[in-house]
Amino acid sequence: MSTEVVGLGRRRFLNTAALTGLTLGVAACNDKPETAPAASGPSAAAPAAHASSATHLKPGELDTYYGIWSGGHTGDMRILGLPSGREIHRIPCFVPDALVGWGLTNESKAVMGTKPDGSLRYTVADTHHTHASYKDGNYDGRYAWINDKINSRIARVRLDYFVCDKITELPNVQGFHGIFPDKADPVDPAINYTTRVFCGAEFAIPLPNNGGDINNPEKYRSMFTCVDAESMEVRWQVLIDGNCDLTATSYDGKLAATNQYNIENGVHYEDMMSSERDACLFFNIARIEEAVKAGKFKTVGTSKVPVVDGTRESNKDPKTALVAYVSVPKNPHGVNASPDAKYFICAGKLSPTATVIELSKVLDWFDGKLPELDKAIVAEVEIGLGPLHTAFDGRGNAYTTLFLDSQVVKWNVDAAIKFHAGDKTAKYVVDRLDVHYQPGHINASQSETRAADGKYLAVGCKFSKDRFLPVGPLHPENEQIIDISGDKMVLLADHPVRGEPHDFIIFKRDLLKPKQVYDINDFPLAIKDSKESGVTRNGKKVTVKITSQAPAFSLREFTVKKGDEVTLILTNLDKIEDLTHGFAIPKYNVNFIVNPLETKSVTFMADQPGIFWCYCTHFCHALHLEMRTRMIVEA
Ligand code: RUQ
Ligand code: CUA
Ligand code: CA
Repeated sequence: MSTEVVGLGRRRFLNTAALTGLTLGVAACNDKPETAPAASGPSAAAPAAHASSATHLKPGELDTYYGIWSGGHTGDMRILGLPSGREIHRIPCFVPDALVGWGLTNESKAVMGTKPDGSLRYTVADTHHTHASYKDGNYDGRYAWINDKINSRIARVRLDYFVCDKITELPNVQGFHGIFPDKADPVDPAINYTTRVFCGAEFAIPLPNNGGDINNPEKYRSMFTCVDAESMEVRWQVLIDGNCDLTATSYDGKLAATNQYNIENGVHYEDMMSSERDACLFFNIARIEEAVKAGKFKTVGTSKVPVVDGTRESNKDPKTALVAYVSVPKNPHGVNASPDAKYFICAGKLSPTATVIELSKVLDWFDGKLPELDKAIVAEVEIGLGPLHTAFDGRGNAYTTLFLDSQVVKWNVDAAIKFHAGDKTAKYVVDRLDVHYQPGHINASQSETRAADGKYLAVGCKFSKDRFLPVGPLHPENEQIIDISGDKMVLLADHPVRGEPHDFIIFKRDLLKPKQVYDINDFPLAIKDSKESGVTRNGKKVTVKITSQAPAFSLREFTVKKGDEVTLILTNLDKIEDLTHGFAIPKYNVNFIVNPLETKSVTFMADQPGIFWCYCTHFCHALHLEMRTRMIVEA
């Protein structure tokens, strides 16, 4: 805190800050007079004068943070700029996208997966959680991953081009929900970056799920899955008791965890809530991989993936256990790793508590040095109703969403530990802020890295009710941005978002260096010279090669015959930034775009004779409307 602000009223200081163009970072003012006592009512959240200057960027100004957002049951990934909250990009992965031609081009279909007849295997998805690859405890800008809960798929997005390049369907599971990359190798310290991604499966199913055991719910099982970050192949799975929900990983690579709300293995709603305590499962990654190496696994059904035994019965001896079941209160939800690398925090959901688990103690248990596993719980404190997810500011504070209270509670982790240890004077709740309404996900700038910077907090509010102009029965969600640089949280902005984002991450913009023009050599089908354009025939199979260079396609027209199977390959030879072309074929349901130096292809049956004006759909030039070619289909 800068000394000259002491003694100024908070409002006056904030005004001063805005006038002098100070950034939010210096608003860490703790002028006591207007600060409500800790743990009292919610912050008034009057929009501070500096608020608009932070979230409203002037024309031409750029955001200072990237946000990667999941799109929920629209099945996409979204890129936002923060603090403005502007949506900059949507990245199709699991479901078709009409702008890009995702799900229509041969290249995207190969990533998405097809049935034997060439049609897409899936056209729906439900993305919840997205996380990016790490190096040295911070994002390294290589990849982001996102889950599809409906079809249990994991997609990888290359962060150099912001495109999805691989999708893997997980075997033996349903309801793949939590996802988290590791941050280091558990054994080799030289590997201080992400090489695995962990996936938690929420729904238990019969194994194998091929029609047997339908009426034996007690045989239904869930698994925790490890996917290789590079190859995207499934490395191994762990059979567990109960289910998996959200997932977290330790900074040293030794532990991964999943929260579990269905310790009961209930099939019906009521059964899943009968136990007073559920669990947070800790996976000993090094031991699991040793077991796989030693051949101590089985496989299930047609899947070749090694499955190790992580059930309670087989993991009682700490010295050999692969999995540790720490008990946490009733039906927990999020589990989040603190940026100091010491704790995982489980949010209570049905319990009004947060549970702080100390990782070194969990490791002690695995080493036989902690007789009682639950002694790894160093705090279990009341924070409010319906805790779901937790973010961090890097200054020892946690921010947890309270779904039922419609609040964010800011609480101090060390104070909570002291309180739990018996110091009833320890005031761990620092602040509360009303949000609008029913918040689920929450994340702060750099929160899930060692570089948590405590500047901005975004809150995904599941209901927006009265916050925006009414647009009929379907309301947008309300993503709120909060300044957390000071003692009190300050609500900065509301943003309507199309349903329904779940999780997101926010990180400094200089961690990414996206490329804006492709390398033509990345595309095996690239047409490097417009002179290679033309039509070649092989029986009924016809290949049309065409290039684009504003404002014209290389072919003014091309001719095929009714009954041909046509593969059209288009390379955009324009190499300047922002010069994208589109290619649409009327009546043939074809439309896709090609970015600078990108190549794409489509395959279709020429089943309708006639003249079809293929045109550029992406505005590229003053003569964009003239940018056409004529497809002649002879009868
Ligand atoms: S879960 S609201 Cu799918 Cu993200 Cu917690
Ligand atoms: Cu090319 Cu519009
Ligand atoms: Ca339960």
